[in-house]
Amino acid sequence: MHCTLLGVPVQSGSGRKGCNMGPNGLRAAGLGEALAGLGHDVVDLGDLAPAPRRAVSHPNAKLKALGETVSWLDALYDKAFEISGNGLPIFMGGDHVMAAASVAGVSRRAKQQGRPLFVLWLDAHTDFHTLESTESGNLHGTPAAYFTGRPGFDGIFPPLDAPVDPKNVCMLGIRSVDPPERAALKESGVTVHDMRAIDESGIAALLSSFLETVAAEDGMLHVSFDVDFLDPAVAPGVGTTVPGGATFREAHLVMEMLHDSELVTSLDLVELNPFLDERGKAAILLTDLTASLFGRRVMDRPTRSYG
Ligand code: 5AB
Ligand code: MN
Ligand code: MN
Ligand code: MN
Repeated sequence: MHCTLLGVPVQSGSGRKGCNMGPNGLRAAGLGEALAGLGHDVVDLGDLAPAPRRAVSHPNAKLKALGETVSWLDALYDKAFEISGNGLPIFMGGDHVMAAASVAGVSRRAKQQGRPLFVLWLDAHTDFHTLESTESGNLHGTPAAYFTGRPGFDGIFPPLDAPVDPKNVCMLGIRSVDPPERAALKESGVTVHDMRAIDESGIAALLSSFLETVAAEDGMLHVSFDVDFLDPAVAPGVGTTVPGGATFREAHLVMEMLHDSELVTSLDLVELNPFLDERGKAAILLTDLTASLFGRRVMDRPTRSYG
């Protein structure tokens, strides 16, 4: 597999500092070497730079850093389309707002190839706010609303050539949803598996049924991995911790199943905040999880000392 690593050190969507060190945190944890060690051909393109600022405005006065954030999305939208034409892109965040552009870019690619794009959203949150409905004003709470074509982003976020059909989006690990997101999700057709569903059904059954649909429709599959999908006890290096998240093994199992499915065509690794991490714990786990997605088996896993 040809893997292209791209750092996207945006932090303006998260309302706090430190996510801009995410790409280097993953590099320090050995992400490139881990993938190369599994036999993949890995190229690290370094870090993206934001596009020149456009004049953008919105009546919601709560919105934070709109202009700065949009300049990152403008740059990433084009870059994501470009690099998705050659191998499997891994977008290293950066906060989750970048998924607005990574998903929109790969969706444009899928449309060009005449295939439907599916999105697996691994997150504590649904990130389904519009620019209107966000209460915090933090734009990392909006990408899933944007790329599924919810209204109100026109002329502000990059023009969306190929909205993702909400029926093709599966969210897993959810445990923090704001009332306007809940209302919009009900109408949307997005599949939302919260932590209770994972407890009751097991994560494997929920994921298998989604993967069967992707395979049946010959879809491309983008995986968007927010560090807060994981329980904060195993992944402290993230700004928006929510208790009761996916365990170490649940997360590895998801990645192992994704590997075996051979369906994944692009990946986001987002919200890692090395400033908040504990001796690289979250960075290392995210690297090991990515290695599972790229074929590392339990029995081949290098021994690590945790804690
Ligand atoms: B993340 C919250 N819904 O809108 C908001 O980490 C949290 O990318 C958003 O999933 C979390 O601020 C965004 C309360
Ligand atoms: Mn998120
Ligand atoms: Mn989240
Ligand atoms: Mn977060």
